[in-house]
Amino acid sequence: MDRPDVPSGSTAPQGSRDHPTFQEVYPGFPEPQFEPLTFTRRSPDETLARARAFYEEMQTRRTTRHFSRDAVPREVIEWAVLSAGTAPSGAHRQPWRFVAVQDPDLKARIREAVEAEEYRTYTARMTDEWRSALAALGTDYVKEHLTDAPWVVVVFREKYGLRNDGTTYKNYYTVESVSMAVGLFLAAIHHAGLTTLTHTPNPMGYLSELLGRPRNEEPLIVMPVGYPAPDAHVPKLSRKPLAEIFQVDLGPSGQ
Ligand code: IYR
Repeated sequence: MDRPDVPSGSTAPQGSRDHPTFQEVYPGFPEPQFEPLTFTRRSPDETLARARAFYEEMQTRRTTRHFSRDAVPREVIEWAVLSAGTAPSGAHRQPWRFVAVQDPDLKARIREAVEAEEYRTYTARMTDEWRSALAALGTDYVKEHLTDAPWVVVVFREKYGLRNDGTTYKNYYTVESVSMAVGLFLAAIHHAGLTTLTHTPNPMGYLSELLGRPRNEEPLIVMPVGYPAPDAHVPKLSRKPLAEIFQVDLGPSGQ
């Protein structure tokens, strides 16, 4: 007898009602290869201690605009990019590309292009509401961190895939995927003992030309990376307490 959820006349092998077989979902495709999960199961006490220790490290992360010119070895950036690349991604397309700029002339050209646009943003494009939101941070169009920091990492999002023969294919959830990778990059840089600043110049299409990236890639975020300057400062801010960012089960309206 046919299962009601399988088109009648289907010759596909039938799995259980709750869990279709691979061939039912992906007719004609080769079976995927699996391997055992490598996983360290820790005791509840250790789990809690590690969760807390990680928070304690992350809560010291701050965004400063004041970078030292001290050098940072390329290998440190490479490890952080490898950490970023452990992020999950839509259909495992890994649609990210981290372009790390250290050449002073190239950094200067990036700064020049960014500041030209940011000048327009701050003097003309910004609404009053936006301006009032940024007043507490005191940001402006001068981006000295783009030339002070030893590295400027520009993260590109592969909007779609591009084969060598020029044909294209779809990618999935690229903004979510690349954003997750950027989050891991921030954690990796902080863990390594460096600092970075997430900068989103807008527009920033010119970065594709400056850095020679193909048409299927779009810049998403710019991150100077280095040590903080000795006199680095940060705005006095507080983070939302747990009660404001977390809820378990039903909220106020969910009776
Ligand atoms: N992209 C601009 C403006 C800016 C916008 C927000 I929202 C910020 O949190 C900070 C800055 C800039 O980078 O200066």
